[in-house]
Amino acid sequence: MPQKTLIIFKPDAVQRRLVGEILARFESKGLRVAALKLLQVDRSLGEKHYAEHVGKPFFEGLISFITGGPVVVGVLEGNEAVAVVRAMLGATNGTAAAPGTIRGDYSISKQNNLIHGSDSPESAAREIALWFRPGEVVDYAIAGSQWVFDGA
Ligand code: D4T
Repeated sequence: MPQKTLIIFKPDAVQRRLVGEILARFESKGLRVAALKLLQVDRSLGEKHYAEHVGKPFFEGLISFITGGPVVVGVLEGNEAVAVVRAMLGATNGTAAAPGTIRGDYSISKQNNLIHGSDSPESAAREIALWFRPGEVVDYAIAGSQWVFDGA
């Protein structure tokens, strides 16, 4: 079953001009871009997104980082998209992430790990509603998708 997940190209990905290169990996995998936009995150949105980390020692640094430059946020859709994207990201800390994963190939930092991906279908639903208005997430068919998705 197709599933949606939220991705954020964090400020380090935008500043390092890696957005296109990393987005291409998701598209090549077979994920469909259902929404995409660049924006400057304010403190309120950053705190809402990272609400589960309030009070942790790295929280203030994390908010400074995510508000420190524009991000590109998107919704990807595809079979098991939440787990597929998480697997493609690799471990949170770029120093430990396996080569072949996005963080393993491009990050050598725990905080500056380039990309966020929702960690469960429930998180995806919450995060998509936080970052996008309903009309910004677009349903459309990919031509030739029978060559990518079984039963699609
Ligand atoms: P996100 O949520 O950004 O996709 O990352 P993860 O899901 O892989 O990791 P996380 O929620 O545990 O952490 C959120 C965010 O905080 C940064 N971080 C994390 C940090 O700067 N120092 C830390 O000690 C930890 C655990 C990195 C990702």
